[in-house]
Amino acid sequence: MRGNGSGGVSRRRFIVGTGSILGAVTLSARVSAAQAAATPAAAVIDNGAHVPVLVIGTGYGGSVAALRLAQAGVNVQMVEMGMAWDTPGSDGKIFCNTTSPDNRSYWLRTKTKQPLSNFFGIPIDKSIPRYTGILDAEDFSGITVYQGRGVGGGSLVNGGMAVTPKRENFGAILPSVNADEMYNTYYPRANAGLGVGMIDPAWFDTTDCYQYARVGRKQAQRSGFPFVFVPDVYDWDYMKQEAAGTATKSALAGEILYGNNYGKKSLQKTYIAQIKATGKVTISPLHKVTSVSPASGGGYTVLIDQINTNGDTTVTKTVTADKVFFAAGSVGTSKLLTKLKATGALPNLNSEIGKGWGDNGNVMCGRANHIWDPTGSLQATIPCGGIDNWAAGGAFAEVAPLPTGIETFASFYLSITKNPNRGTFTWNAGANRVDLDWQTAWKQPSIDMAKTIFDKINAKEGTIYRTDLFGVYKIWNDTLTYHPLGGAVLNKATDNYGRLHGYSGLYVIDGALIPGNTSVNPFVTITALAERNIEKIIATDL
Ligand code: FAE
Repeated sequence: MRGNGSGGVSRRRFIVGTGSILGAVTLSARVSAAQAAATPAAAVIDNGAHVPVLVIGTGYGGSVAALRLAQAGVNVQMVEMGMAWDTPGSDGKIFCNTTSPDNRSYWLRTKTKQPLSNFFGIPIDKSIPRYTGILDAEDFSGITVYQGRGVGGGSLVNGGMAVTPKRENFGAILPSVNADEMYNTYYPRANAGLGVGMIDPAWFDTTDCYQYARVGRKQAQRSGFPFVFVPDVYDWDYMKQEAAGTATKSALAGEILYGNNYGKKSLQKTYIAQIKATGKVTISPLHKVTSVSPASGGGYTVLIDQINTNGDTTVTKTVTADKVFFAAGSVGTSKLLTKLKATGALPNLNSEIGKGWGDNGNVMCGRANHIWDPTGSLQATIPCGGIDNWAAGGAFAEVAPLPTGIETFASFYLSITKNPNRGTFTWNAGANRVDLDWQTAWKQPSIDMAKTIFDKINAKEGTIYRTDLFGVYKIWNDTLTYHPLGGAVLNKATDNYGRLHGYSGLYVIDGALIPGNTSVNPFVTITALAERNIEKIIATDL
């Protein structure tokens, strides 16, 4: 008998309406997010201010830059379009759960756009009030790019999988960067700063909440694929306490995609906590940078829209900054630079701006297991392992949770693949926006690479793909990415340390520098590259 997901398992037993988690998890340290963020709100930037350094965005790249600059004695202004995420809602929690998304879940949408959109083909998205929520599902032609919005950037919504690429793959990831320096100095520094840790393998072998991953491991190994444990920034001791019933549940309560209230060490608990401790950094949430151009007296004029939680501009501010770091994420930085070059604000940027954008080869799928291979009704939202077929098949598949609270007999995967396709951002003057020329068909190489793993597992196990999770009879989610990379590529749009060509005092220091693929989940590489670049910039430019 077969639990094939579209027939063999009782449909009544599924909870339709659960959030899909697939990709992001959160967790915290021993303090709750509410406690960690309890610092009184600092003053935001004033209209007319003149600051030595302005950092656009508060994700990984921006946080590294701000911390190291502050430690070097520089006053820094961080500008973030999303919310501070430091105040509990009426339910006493800062972040909402994936099973009950509310206004806090999505950035200015009136309906959720869950990566796993269907169960048994039935759409499960629901209406929500429009609000400056935490997860942006930004639509371009052919692809939806998921991004975190708020102080902490992607660290607020992601799965915390903190993976250093295999050294043998590094030359293809960042060809102009010295690998010895990265692996001896900057990857270790990033891992320490982020609080990266590994699941206890003995606990993994026995705990109910990773039964789904043990099924994933068993099936991978039976087909001859290595299963590798993947480090994460979740506090693994806290998760053990969740499982033992001695701590408030977080990863074991479906918290991930819309924030994590306890166990995940987001940037709020690591780099940004350190930033606040320096006393030299001001963070302005709900402030969106719209323009950067040379100021007549030197430095740069930065235009900033202060917005309310409806997304409406309430005040437009003009400030001056001696130096500006673009850390708005691959998409945010690429969009700004593409627009500023095309509209004449920064005409000397070179022709590499907007180019070299990739999706890290992301593609999702589910498999239906036999009834004798249950994946468990309790699933930790934090992925802890993957199937490595990068060298032979170009795919690294994260064994992802499907935390519905019931037995689904499904295995779920987010694959990172060696997809060679790259998109370009261009300015669309008529529509007054930046477009990306990606095509959904460009995901076919990713599907082919992921199939090198899952066709083989299905053949070995006598199982089939789920066809009901992304629509009606649709096996692959080939219309999204969680891992946007590139658009202002290192050593092309910038010099080999992120200094933008054409303008002194303008820098890129986020995922936009990385040309489209990291072979694994990207944030450790983004953080390590930022650590490398800011060290050089502080030594030579300040
Ligand atoms: P990012 O963290 O996106 O920060 C950019 C910040 O700039 C954001 O806070 C924006 O709101 C802000 N911003 C943008 N435009 C403006 C503007 N004009 N003015 C002011 N502020 C602006 O950039 N990666 C992993 O390594 N492991 C995972 O497990 C993982 N899971 C993920 C799951 C999900 C659902 C998602 C969405 C992503 C996941 N990622 C994961 C990707 C990871 O979060 C992402 O690569 C990094 O956050 C990118 O870091 P950046 O510093 O480039």
